[in-house]
Amino acid sequence: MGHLVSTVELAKLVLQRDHRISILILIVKLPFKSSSMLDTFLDNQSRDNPYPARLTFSTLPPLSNPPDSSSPLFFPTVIDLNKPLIKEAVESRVRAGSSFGFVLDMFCTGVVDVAAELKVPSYIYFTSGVSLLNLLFYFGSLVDGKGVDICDKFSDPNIEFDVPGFKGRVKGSAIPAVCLDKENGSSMILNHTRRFKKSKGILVNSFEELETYGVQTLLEQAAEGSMPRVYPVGPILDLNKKSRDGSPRQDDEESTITQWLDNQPLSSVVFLCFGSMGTFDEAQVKEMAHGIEKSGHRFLWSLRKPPPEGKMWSINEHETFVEALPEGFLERTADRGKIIGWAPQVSILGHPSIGGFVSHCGWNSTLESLWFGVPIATWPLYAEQQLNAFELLKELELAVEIRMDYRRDWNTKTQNFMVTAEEIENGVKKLMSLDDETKNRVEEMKDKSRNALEEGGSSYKWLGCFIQDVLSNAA
Ligand SMILES: *[C@@H]1O[C@H](CO)[C@@H](O)[C@H](O)[C@H]1NC(C)=O
Ligand SMILES: *[C@@H]1O[C@H](CO)[C@@H](O)[C@H](O)[C@H]1NC(C)=O
Ligand SMILES: *[C@@H]1O[C@H](CO)[C@@H](O)[C@H](O)[C@H]1NC(C)=O
Ligand SMILES: CC(=O)N[C@H]1CO[C@H](CO)[C@@H](O)[C@@H]1O
Repeated sequence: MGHLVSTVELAKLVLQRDHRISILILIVKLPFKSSSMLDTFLDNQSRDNPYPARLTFSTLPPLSNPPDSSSPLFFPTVIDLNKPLIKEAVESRVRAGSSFGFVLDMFCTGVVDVAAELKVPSYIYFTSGVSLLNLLFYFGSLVDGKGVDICDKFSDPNIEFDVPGFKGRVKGSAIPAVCLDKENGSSMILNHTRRFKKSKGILVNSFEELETYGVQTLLEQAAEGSMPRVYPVGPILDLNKKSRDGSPRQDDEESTITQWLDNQPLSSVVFLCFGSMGTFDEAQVKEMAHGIEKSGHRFLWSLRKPPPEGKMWSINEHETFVEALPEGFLERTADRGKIIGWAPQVSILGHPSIGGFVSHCGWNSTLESLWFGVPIATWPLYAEQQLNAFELLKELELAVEIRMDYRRDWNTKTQNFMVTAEEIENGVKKLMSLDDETKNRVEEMKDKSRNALEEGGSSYKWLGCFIQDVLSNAA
């Protein structure tokens, strides 16, 4: 859902900039997910479409024989099985003689084959940061250029190594676990990376001022011809909360939260939230509760119940996990804390009472937090979050650390680490009494992220370059 929202926002920016372009958004439905949120989102988008003639949506029919969703090859397989449908959906447009090109989500790279068959160019929309892109290209060059087995070479989480695009040495523990998965994970990531490299260009949801060095490195490689061009066009955020399901229940929950925040002093509340799939087991919840309580700070905590065993996709957004809290916790903290399930993250981060954010460091949350100038305490969980946390702490010095030195199974089946109450207490205290230098850096990045999108700003210019290139490449 996050990828789709971000893609639609990007599409609107492109349409706003150039009236010659039309965009068709093709959506592949995942077989296991309830699609009510998607349907509401699409309904609203079509009702409230600023470019009805140029922005259209098409949802592909669901697969009659979906692959096993617990397999690591699930996503690439779903895309493979959809290729004929995708081709069918666009073929008439290509044949009609209009210029045409694909922009592919970073997990849909299999569609480059369709583009090649139709002899049209494809671009990638990379919804994570430039640092991940640099790391993936580095691994790709080791495997394809030097025959290195990266799963062996980087298996030690304490290893330190140089990566083009990073100022300091990268630590083994920052590598996304899927990259080191010998089974199929690393092969899948490499396959994506090879296709990124073959694309005509890569749009990245980041901005030059945030990842200056990483962007420069990629642009130099592009100038040498060894890499497609990157276009840092972000931050693309969903600030109008379009991804919400718009139900009265969410409206109620949001106004309760806002009212509570309205009654707290300026910058006094620490917000804890771990993304759409971030949940913890009971023992970890108890440690968190003790740590938060001992920190003495006010808090707003999105505490959700873990999904049933083997069903990581079916979290009930609204269900809290209060039964895991230590005895008496709610009573003792009633005057300074609030537990919530679903969190309207953007309106919370934008509220003046929020002083800090304990975050899983998903890229999207990272960009949102910087946009509002809210400092982060890092607690990454899965995917590329360890790398994002590493970048925020070590490369950019925009955050404080809770923990980030452990590696979690890439398919998140087990929680093989425990963050202690003491680490949480210390992290929260550090976050809420941040040194002035870090505070100023965060504040500056807030201004830079907003300026990047303004006319004449860096991301504004890069989007212009992208549009130019598309118009000259379109087949
Ligand atoms: C980012 O994540 C938040 C919280 O999960 C979600 O509400 C929002 O729609 C996402 N935005 C984008 C652009 O993906
Ligand atoms: C990666 O691509 C190769 C060659 O097309 C294929 O044999 C392999 O199965 C792919 N790996 C994964 C995990 O998809
Ligand atoms: C969808 O549209 C309804 C009715 O216009 C509105 O109340 C709701 O806030 C919208 N939801 C989203 C997610 O934009
Ligand atoms: C489709 C595919 O490549 N599956 C492989 C995943 O990894 C296991 C273990 O290495 C292989 O046996 C499968 O063939």
